Amino acid sequence: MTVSGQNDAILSNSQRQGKTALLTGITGQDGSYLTELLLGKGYTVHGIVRRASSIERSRLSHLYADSVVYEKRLFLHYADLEDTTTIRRIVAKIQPHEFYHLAGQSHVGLSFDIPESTCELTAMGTLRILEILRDQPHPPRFLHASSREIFGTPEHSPQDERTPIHPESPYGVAKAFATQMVQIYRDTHGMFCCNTIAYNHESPRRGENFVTRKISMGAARIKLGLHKELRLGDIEAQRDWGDARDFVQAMWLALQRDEPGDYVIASGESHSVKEFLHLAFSHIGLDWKDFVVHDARYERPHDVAHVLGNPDKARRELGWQPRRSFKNLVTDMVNADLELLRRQTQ
Ligand code: NDP
Ligand code: GDR
Repeated sequence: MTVSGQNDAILSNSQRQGKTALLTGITGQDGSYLTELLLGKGYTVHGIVRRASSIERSRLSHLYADSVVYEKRLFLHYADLEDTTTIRRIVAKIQPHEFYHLAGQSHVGLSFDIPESTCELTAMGTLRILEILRDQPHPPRFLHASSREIFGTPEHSPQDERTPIHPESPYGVAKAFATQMVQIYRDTHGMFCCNTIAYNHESPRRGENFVTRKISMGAARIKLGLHKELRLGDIEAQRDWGDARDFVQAMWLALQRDEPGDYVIASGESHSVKEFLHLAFSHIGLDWKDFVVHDARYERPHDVAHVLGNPDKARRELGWQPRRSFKNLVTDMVNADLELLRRQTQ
């Protein structure tokens, strides 16, 4: 795999054909699905990736292997979110029609341990991009991946776009700053900027340190005799879990409207971690109570107990509708992890 290897001839050819999108966070769960969605719609996709010691980017490996796509309609560029000059250069060169900003430190629990870098990346990183875009002769349409964490523990349920912003984690504070900056650039600079205020969304590509993937992977490992137990924190917590493949559709739809806006993206259903455990383990003929061990290390200094989103505005204005059910999501994740482990252990 090569990065930033595209030459100007390829670049200008791609620019002449259809729409061009630039993504941060392209190697993440959402970035990889959004890339597939955009490629499917005929876009040329450029992604910003940070330099790492390994070039393993498993969520995109099937696209690197596709000679019709990689370095023809999909290009990667090295830059950390702190590399303002490099990002400015990439934007000026590509002149994307749409900019999807998904990168950030996305773990809420971890943000209590590393609040400075979380805010630096998620809050200031977003502001720096907005400043870069403001200077462009034709600023692209901009999508910020905001989060329900900006609401903290809300007084009302379900929450919608009018719910007061009251974050309770360093991650939530950083996302609140970024969300409000997006609104300011929209209102005062007239830029086409949108926030998708997303509730939890999961998939077989979810990072393994989030509870759903930890459970699906843990259940699969136990089923195959690789592990004997699964250690978790608070399993009474409730979340509004949707499917990432549905959620990236909403991101794209938000940028296709005539007017920019903010949208709560949620399944509209709430389930406990316990319910997730029950569905995951019973799917493979096991009882979770025989394997799950409480571990205080996975509890947080503060955790929001119950969340529920109201996606009515997204339904009404974007025509967005989540297609995959909670049960299907859980079984899909467990099946995918069983298959992955079987391949790895063969
Ligand atoms: P992931 O954690 O899977 O992906 C995060 C992405 O950000 C990765 O591509 C990562 O790169 C990149 N990144 C992290 N730090 C930097 C940096 N310093 N410079 C450049 N890139 C960086 O997150 P998701 O795909 O799940 O979520 C996408 C966005 O949506 C995030 O901002 C998240 O906070 C937000 N969100 C997610 C929700 C969810 O339930 N999934 C709900 C609400 C909001 P690398 O691969 O190198 O680590
Ligand atoms: P969340 O998701 O914090 O809601 O943030 P996460 O999957 O990390 O936690 C969900 C709930 O499960 C409880 N929990 C555990 N969580 C983890 N990670 N590991 C455990 O072992 C464990 N045991 C119990 C947590 O306490 C919590 O109540 C996600 C992220 O994707 C954010 O980026 C996004 O903004 C929000 O969703 C909306």
